[in-house]
Amino acid sequence: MSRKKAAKGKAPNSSPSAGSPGGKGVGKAARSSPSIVQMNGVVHPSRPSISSSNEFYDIAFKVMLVGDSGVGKTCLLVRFKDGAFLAGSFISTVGIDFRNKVLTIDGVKVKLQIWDTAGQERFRSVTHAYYRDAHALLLLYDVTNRSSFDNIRAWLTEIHEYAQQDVVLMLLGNKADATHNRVVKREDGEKLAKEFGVPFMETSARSGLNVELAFTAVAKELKHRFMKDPSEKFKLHEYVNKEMKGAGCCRT
Ligand SMILES: Nc1nc2c(ncn2[C@@H]2O[C@H](COP(=O)(O)OP(=O)(O)O)[C@@H](O)[C@H]2O)c(=O)[nH]1
Ligand SMILES: [Mg+2]
Repeated sequence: MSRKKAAKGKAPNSSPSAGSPGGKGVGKAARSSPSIVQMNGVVHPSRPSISSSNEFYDIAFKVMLVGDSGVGKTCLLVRFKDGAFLAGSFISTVGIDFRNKVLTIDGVKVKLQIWDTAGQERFRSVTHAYYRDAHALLLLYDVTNRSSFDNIRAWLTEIHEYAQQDVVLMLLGNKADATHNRVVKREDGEKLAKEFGVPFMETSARSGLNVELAFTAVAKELKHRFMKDPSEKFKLHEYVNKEMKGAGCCRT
């Protein structure tokens, strides 16, 4: 597979960005760049590509973060991208548009373009195009906030209605570090995830617990689906269950 390269800061896309959060960047780049080839909704720049972090990549996917306001979507993204935790309330009102990160999965450079809602989720007005463009969705609740957990069913209804049928979906119970304020038990999250047949893990943007794992698992699933190599069986549920660590343990 040849390595791809694109202009720095350009964000190739699988579909036009109409209605995407921020409404800029991804779709614009795709429309203005005839070099981008699309197959199965996966981006293949036809010339060598380099992500905004100056890393070459082979394939690219869009991952979206969803869930109630305040559950830690922006912090999770910042933790994954920059390895830092942003405390304080200012970030919850601002939000960011997207960040790119390239992961190497079995020798293949997989670029994840991870989209964060820019506060629209406060008003439950996340545009439907936001879901439609997604190859993967990370659905978050906050283990210290019961209503964010109760709202997961409503989010799942939206997702089933508007997202692509084969979207890779994972449920994350964030803020697992906040043991004293916890109101949602881990088993509750597991039960709900089982009911809907989605992989589940608890995460912490603060400690880093399972953050890398959540994104890596999604990247692995997307890469395996794309490669469609029958000799390389990959089971997202099994991988997550094997690799996941509890809040009391050590994985970051
Ligand atoms: N203890 C703890 N606090 C977190 C965690 N993730 C986010 N927060 C805090 O929760 C608040 C909301 O986070 P934010 O990322 O803005 O949520 P968003 O609205 O879903 O994007 C902020 O004050 C964060 O510092 C976490 O893993 N643990
Ligand atoms: Mg946010």
